[in-house]
Amino acid sequence: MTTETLSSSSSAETLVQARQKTISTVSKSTDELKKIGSQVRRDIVRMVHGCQSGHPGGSLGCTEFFVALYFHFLKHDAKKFTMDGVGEDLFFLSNGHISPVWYSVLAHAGYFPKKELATFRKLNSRLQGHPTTHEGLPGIRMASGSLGQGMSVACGSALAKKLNKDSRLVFSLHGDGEIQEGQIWEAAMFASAHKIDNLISTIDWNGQQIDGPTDKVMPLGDLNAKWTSFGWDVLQANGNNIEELISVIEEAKKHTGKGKPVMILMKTSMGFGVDFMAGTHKWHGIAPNDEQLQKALAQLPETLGDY
Ligand SMILES: Cc1ncc(C[n+]2csc(CCOP(=O)(O)OP(=O)(O)O)c2C)c(N)n1
Ligand SMILES: [Mg+2]
Repeated sequence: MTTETLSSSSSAETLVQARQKTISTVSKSTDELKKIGSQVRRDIVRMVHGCQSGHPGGSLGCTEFFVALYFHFLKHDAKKFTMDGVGEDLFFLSNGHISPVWYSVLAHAGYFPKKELATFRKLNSRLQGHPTTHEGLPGIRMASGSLGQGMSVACGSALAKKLNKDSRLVFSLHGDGEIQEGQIWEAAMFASAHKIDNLISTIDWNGQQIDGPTDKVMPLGDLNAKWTSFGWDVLQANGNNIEELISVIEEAKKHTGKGKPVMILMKTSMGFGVDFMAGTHKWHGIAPNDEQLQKALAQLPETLGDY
């Protein structure tokens, strides 16, 4: 069912309502979320080690966000994945290089078998280094990796939901280095101009990018003031503190439906959870060797079983 069909169909509302009824959220406790987070971090370092390539730093730093989103907030249906996501909350990953954290969370949420994580970045795998749609991996609705595009897609999807009278929300995640892309600011302007108030975008504000600290490469300045001046409601939280993150997403949800898009600036540490990877761009996109893998795993309890 396409968006076009839905918006022109007299039964569109009934279909949206019917799908909304079948979809619910899991809402796990913070203790459970922390356990999932430890396993997700193990998965990330093992996946990247397994193929000796990929992006552990941003993945580790965004683990709390993904775990909170998929196991506490999203109203979604992992078992009956639909590309159009009618009746579901949608998530778009714009900084596609942090695919390991997303793949791990999607697998634990039931989108595909956990053992498939072992194929990450291997030939013929559905788990490409940067997410694509043509392999048909459930959970992925947009290819990403070319930075800057995800907010535009999120805006389009959020508008489609409004046309279809689908009250579910759209979420997106962006890197702080990524927002140096011009397209982000076009989307930012578009979202407020069109009063896209069913969109919650988030930024992984880790202060690092591929070549060094953002302050050295191209300073981001006062992000709160910038997004506010573009007409967004702006919230901020420690993105590595699950309790704080849950509160701020709850707060963000209260800000939806009020005529403005919502931005959550998440202060994170790249590589969070593995001491020697934390706080530096050096682990943006390299794999641990055997010894480093063991050192990392020793810091991350196996809580749900390794894939
Ligand atoms: C359009 C585009 N330009 C350049 C790149 C190369 N690139 C990949 S990740 C990255 C750094 C992005 O920084 P950030 O979004 O902060 O991600 P983090 O390093 O924090 O994970 C760059 C420049 C890209 N993927 N796409
Ligand atoms: Mg960054």
